Amino acid sequence: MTKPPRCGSVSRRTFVTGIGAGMALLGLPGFPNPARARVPPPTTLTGENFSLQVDQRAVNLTGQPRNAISVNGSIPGPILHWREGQTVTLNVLNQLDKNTSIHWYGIRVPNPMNGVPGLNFSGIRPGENFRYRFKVKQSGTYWYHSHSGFQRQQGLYGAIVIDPAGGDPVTYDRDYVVLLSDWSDESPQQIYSNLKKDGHYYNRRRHRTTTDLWRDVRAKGIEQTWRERHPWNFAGMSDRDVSDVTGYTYSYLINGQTPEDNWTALFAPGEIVRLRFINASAMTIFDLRIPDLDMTVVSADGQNIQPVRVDEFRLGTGETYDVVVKPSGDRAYTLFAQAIDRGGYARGTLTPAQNLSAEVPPMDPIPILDKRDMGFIRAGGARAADRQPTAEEQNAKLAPAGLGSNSPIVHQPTEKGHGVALRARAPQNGVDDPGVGLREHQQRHNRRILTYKDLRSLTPSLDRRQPQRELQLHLTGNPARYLWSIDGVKYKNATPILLAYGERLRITLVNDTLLTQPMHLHGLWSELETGDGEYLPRKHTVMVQPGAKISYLVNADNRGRWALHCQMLYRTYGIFREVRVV
Ligand SMILES: [Cu+2]
Repeated sequence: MTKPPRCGSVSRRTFVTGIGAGMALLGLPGFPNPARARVPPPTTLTGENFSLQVDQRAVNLTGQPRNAISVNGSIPGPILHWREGQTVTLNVLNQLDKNTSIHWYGIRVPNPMNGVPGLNFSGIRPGENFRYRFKVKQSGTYWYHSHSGFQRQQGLYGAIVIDPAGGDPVTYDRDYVVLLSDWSDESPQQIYSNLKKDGHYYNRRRHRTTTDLWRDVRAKGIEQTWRERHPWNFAGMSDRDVSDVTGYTYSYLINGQTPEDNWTALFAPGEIVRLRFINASAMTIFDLRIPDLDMTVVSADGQNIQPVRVDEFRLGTGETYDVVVKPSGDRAYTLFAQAIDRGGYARGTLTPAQNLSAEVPPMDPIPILDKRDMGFIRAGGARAADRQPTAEEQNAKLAPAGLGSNSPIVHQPTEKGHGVALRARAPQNGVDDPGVGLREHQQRHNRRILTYKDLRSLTPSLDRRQPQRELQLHLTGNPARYLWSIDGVKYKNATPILLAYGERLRITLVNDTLLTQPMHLHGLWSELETGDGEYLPRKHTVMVQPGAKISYLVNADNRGRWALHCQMLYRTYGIFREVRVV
């Protein structure tokens, strides 16, 4: 394999962590708005030895004093800056009164270093120190977070930036981490309990009103209106329920700062800026754009891709994209990250001068789910596919690597009962679909929207083997009762998925729900089948769109007990499987 070309102007490149460092670089004074800087911004730590202290800290993000969880006093925690090939040692001291853990998201580590309590170790008890130590075998943008309870919602997350051992194929003059998260003044326990009582608790205000109903009846007639609404009534859902926890309780943050705080990054005229977008939120999918500025996506989930020019992209919970921009030197730009339900946004500013900011655009309309998102659902009753696959189906020739699944969709016998509200009847391949709410943007706003189909690895796929078998997993749930599962079986009642060390298989995920499910596989790459087997992009998180299916190839090349789960925090422990490589 040839090495990627070295065209980065490394000597000119500066690694800056936020406005403080950026302004020091340009010799400018401190924070523009010190009164609102309520939580210290993350520092950047380099070297091979890291000391991380997990502790409670008081914060005030909305005018209400609250307790959050910080690492080394900041939220997000420090940016960990590594170099490919290093062996890093991270001593994590737990100053909380409950257990904690840190999971290195997207980092390929030996199983005992992966940080999931119950699977990889027993967690870090109060007052105790745990020493993580592993060799860094990859480069790019990643992040870390607590894998204990709901601590991620309370602030325990941070960025990881890994310089490549060789040259960087991406040219840039400076780079910034843009870490997105969601903050609530409610405790995560309260949010979860609200959802358990009423799964629509945070989106009731989005449901269609009677005024909407009569407007539709007047415009379309009763019959048409009924036809359109019927499935939604049947499913106990609204076609606007694209998110289960919304701006009703959340403030959206960039690097720990609210939209009013306006996290600000500086550039000098003529510079190329690399923005490392990380979605570290608990429950939020963001749609990102920088009005009036072309973005070129150069990396997905830390892996270099063939550059794609876009105006807008969707960032699923857990995903990262690196984007390069070349802003013109005479104005500021707004980094605009709308929550998928349009209940709020995160906002930052990219500017050549501290006193400049740009207009914050209005939010786009609330996305409305349509029949595609339902996978042409019908609920209840036996249907052709509600049975075990026959031997013939199981042995059917698998589609070639890269093309995704051509196997019949089979709903397992366990996919029934009060925990399963819907089953997709004819799920479409979600790989070339921008997703609900974004489909219209190309036409309406002339925006170029990124889809998974645009992701092509910069370097050819390493493993050209065909998948030896296929595993079809259905993401299932009942949103009203807030019950979540895979194939109708929740984690605690499920047996592990066994993979033989060295095998290559296809995993096909079918989303039998109306919510987008970002699925994260620990320890192993998900090689997303975008249609081109030659340049499969390697991901650690794959969004499965409502009523859709998507496939990726997995090499079982890392032994041990790994997690495959929905990255949405309050759905995680239902939509979760242990994947054991033996
Ligand atoms: Cu996880």
